[in-house]
Amino acid sequence: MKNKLEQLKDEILKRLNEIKDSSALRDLEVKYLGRKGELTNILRSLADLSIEEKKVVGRISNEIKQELMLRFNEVKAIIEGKESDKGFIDVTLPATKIKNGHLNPITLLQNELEDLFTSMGFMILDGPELESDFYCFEALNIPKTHPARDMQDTFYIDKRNKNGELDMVMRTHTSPVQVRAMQKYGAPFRGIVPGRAFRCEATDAVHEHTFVQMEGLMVGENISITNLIAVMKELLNGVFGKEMEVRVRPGYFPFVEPGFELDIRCTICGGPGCPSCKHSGWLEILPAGMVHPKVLEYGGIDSKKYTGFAFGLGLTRLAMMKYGIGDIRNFNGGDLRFLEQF
Ligand code: FA5
Repeated sequence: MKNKLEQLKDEILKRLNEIKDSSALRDLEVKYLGRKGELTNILRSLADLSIEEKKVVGRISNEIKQELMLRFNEVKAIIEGKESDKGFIDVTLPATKIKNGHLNPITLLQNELEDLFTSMGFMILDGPELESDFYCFEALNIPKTHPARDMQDTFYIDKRNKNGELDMVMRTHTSPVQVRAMQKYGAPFRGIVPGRAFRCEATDAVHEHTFVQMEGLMVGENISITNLIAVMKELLNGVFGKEMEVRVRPGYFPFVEPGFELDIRCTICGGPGCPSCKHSGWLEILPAGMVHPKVLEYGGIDSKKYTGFAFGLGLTRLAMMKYGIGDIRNFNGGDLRFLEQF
């Protein structure tokens, strides 16, 4: 049996070396390795051998089969290569469609807002996502022991300063760029800062651990709440292309005085309430206020001469309202059925 197998192997290898095209190769494969092929038949007849013989011959025949299959594949690759070289290209065939990627809805909205704000003379700024405790809290009038730190669940980085304190954080908001911008550009100043913010949230339909905000800051002589309201109106009318129903309530942020929250009527349910607006009919989108004198001073700006307003738009939430997206987790979910709608 062993000899028979070796003979057959030599015969197949010899014939394989003579093969010239893929149809002859297919025939050869069927003849020897196919379901009713000669090698397959021999392998089937192993059943009649004793257990001891089966062990030895079984191993040899499997090795031979593996070797032959490998060789068949090599010859196949060579022949296919030669055949395709000889082939011609039919230029009239439809081309393979190249799939274009596209922008995430948050980026689309960010681009729109950048256009809108540059048309009003605002600069577009960037800032570090890994931020110091100083710029994220301290310079925004939130000292270390202040309870306002509890308003934003923070990811602290496991790195201590020389006093043994954790002093680097994934920024919880884009507001740290307020003081950075004032220190760099002074007054008068107007700018926006679109960017990611990070919070240690238990996520739900409107809370993500990573989301996009857009800070706005305008500092100058005689800047008042009237300027702030005018800019906010421009912003919302620009995004929604119509007058939006809004409400303003007092809001506490240590870095503004006075501070307030601007909510818009929920565009998902239109008012009666749904999970996206926590069944209130309104969605908190735009906290804002007049920059606290202490923050101006941290920025190196004379608070007796200059005033300013700031806002912290929740860009991800605004995108939910603009595009009618009921759950914030869709943005980072990576589901193409969601992303391909934009
Ligand atoms: C702030 O982050 C302040 N820095 C905003 C500010 C800037 C106030 C300048 C005054 C002056 P707040 O924590 O409310 O505030 O967040 C601002 C907006 O970000 C919210 O209105 C909301 O739209 C959005 N936001 C906050 N947390 C989340 C979250 N976990 N997921 C998605 N969006 C969020």
